[in-house]
Amino acid sequence: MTQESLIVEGMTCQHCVQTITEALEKIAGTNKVAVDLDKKEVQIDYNEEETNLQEISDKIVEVGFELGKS
Ligand SMILES: [Cu+2]
Repeated sequence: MTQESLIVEGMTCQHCVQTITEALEKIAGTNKVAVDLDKKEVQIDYNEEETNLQEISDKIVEVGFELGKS
C-alpha cells in the first residue's frame, strides 16, 4: 500500500469532500481516502499495482477540482 498526500484547490464544503471521497473510492485499488478541508489536503492509500497517482489526479480534475502545489 502506498500513501500519498495531495493538495486540492476548490474544496469549500462537506459536499466537495463527499464528492472527492466517493470518486476516489470508486477507483479500483484505492483503500482509505481522508480529506482535510482546512488544509486542502487529500490523503489516499492505494495499491500501486492497481492504480497510480496519475489516475487519482485525473479523477480529482474530472470531478471538478484542481491540484494545488504542496
Ligand atoms: Cu462544496
